[in-house]
Amino acid sequence: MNELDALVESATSSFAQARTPADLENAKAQFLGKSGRITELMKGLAALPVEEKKSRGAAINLAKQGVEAALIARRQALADAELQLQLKAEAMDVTLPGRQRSSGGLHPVSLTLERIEAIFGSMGFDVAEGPEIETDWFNFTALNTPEDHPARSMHDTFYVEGGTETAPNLLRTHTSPMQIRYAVQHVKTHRALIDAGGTMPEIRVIAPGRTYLVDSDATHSPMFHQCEGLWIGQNVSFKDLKVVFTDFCRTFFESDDLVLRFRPSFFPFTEPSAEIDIQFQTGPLAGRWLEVAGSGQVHPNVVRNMGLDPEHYIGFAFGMGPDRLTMLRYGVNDLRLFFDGDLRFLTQFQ
Ligand code: 2NL
Repeated sequence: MNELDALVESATSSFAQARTPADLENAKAQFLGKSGRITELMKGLAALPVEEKKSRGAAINLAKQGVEAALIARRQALADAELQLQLKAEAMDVTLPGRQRSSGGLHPVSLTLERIEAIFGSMGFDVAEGPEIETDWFNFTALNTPEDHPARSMHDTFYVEGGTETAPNLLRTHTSPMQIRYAVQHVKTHRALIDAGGTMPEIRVIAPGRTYLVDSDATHSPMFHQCEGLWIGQNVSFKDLKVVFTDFCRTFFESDDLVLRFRPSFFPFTEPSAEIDIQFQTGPLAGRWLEVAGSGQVHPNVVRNMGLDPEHYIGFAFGMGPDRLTMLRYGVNDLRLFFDGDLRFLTQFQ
């Protein structure tokens, strides 16, 4: 093998030993750099006679081309290897199961509230929502609750800052104050018509929402839900209450043969008053009387506080506990489960 072929072979093996592009550039310098072996051979040409210069020059050039070809081939090989490594590192298994993103859902009590709103909505009831911090006038006085009534004591009601001695602020103990607000606004809107002896459009509203009492045990939470209903007109009777509430219960519990019982009771804001019990004819609760609501004909003093003359306007109201309705509907036996926030419990209602 002649000296030039050996040189090309030496360059090729030197390039092959280079493991990185930087190694390869160093190896290249040894052959093609300023004082590289090919370059030195080129410089040597100057000393040769013209005839020899030609043939020797051509031979060196050929060797140079061989070295360059080896260099390019090795560069490509290194780049290919680098690419393969990168592809391997970034490889992904498209057959792996995707990351699950669980979807959120409504709380069981929210589901109940939506159900209540939909059913009463279909019967022409408006839905009124309002402040959870109330004045004592809207929460108690307007509802005919005497000044010395035990419900007004600090023992039963959460009083909060911001009120005055005569008009304290409190966390509403029921959603009736929102119904008073709604009725007062409704009456204001139709004042001229009412005073002219015309027929005011009936007040038909439900008030769902959070309510508060100083109370906490297995069956009582200091925050609970309530939904009240109010229907006031010139000819609204207890019979209408029975029809509306029976229809509501049968639809809510999806039970056509469900029976209701109106049991005499007392509330300051209604007279007469009745507790409403229901009885399922089938299923796990069949035969037992279950209390689901309080109700009654709106007390004349309350009608007056709405801005109406109780001689002309009459109606009924009721109040129920969506927390309890949810327990009955789904067979939940501990109220606290609703407020613990345990997903193992909550996701069962989706
Ligand atoms: C109960 C008792 C009741 C009412 C709530 C009411 C509202 C107005 C006027 C008159 Cl604006 N009454 N609400 C009436 C009777 C009973 O609830 O045991 N609730 C769970």
